[in-house]
Amino acid sequence: MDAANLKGHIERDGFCVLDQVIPADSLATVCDELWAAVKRNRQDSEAEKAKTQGRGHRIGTPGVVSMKQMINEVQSFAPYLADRRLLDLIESFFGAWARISCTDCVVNLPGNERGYWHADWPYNQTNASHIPAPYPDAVLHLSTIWMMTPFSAETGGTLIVPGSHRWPHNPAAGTMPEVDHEAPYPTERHVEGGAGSVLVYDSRLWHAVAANKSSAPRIGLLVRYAPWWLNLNPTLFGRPEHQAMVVETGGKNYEMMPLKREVFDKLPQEVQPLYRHWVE
Ligand SMILES: O=C(O)CCC(=O)C(=O)O
Repeated sequence: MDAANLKGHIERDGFCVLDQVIPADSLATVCDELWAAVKRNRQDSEAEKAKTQGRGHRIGTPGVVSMKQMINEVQSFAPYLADRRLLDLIESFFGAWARISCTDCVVNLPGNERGYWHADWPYNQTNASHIPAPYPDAVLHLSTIWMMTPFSAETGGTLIVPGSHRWPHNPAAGTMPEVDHEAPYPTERHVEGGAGSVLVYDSRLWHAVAANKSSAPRIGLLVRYAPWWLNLNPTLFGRPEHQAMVVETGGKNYEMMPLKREVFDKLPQEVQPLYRHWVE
């Protein structure tokens, strides 16, 4: 399917799935490296989460472990971030000069709890930096979830509400009395796909962590793409907007450390423009 068709799917339903973005012969290596890095950094990531929880914020889902700015530790997936099918789709929305705004890894351990309905930054109303609802009906950010292991109802394939991207609110902050953000939604469905596939969705789409009922970890890589004109500074430690809007307010945000210079220098040439704004 070409970019125009895929774009139509996102406009209508809020999402689409691209198959085999990571080739089968690279999958095991990438997946093993990601999982090893998550385990190596687990204590630090949990401590970071506990600090935010200590300030009274809800963050994380029991049984789900994650690691921010994974590209600083693992680069074996980097060549695929500029996959032409994917970038053609991103550019069909944003034009040239799109930028990556998130490269986090998330692992649903067997038996993890279900999460709450939310939209991603900058629409998540629980974030210190967000576009206040009701937000405009425009695509300002695209989220992707890379399926490093198969996604299904059994394994904890992400829960989504098709079509919810057109609603000017989302239930994350518990401010939609008609929707219980913890409960199943009547039209929800799981995202399904083979390992190596990529879910692409309008960041406004309501989604939630699903329970992994299988006996193996479900591993996903969260990569988000932003147009050049979307201000990402509130999400990066050290930038003045992050200091003012998150640190000084004691808020919670979607946030990460800068990219290490030596990591950036070794990225494939076609991937560097996607990360250039973030180098320390
Ligand atoms: O890993 C998933 O299935 C969902 C992750 C999620 O909720 C998010 O990216 O905001």
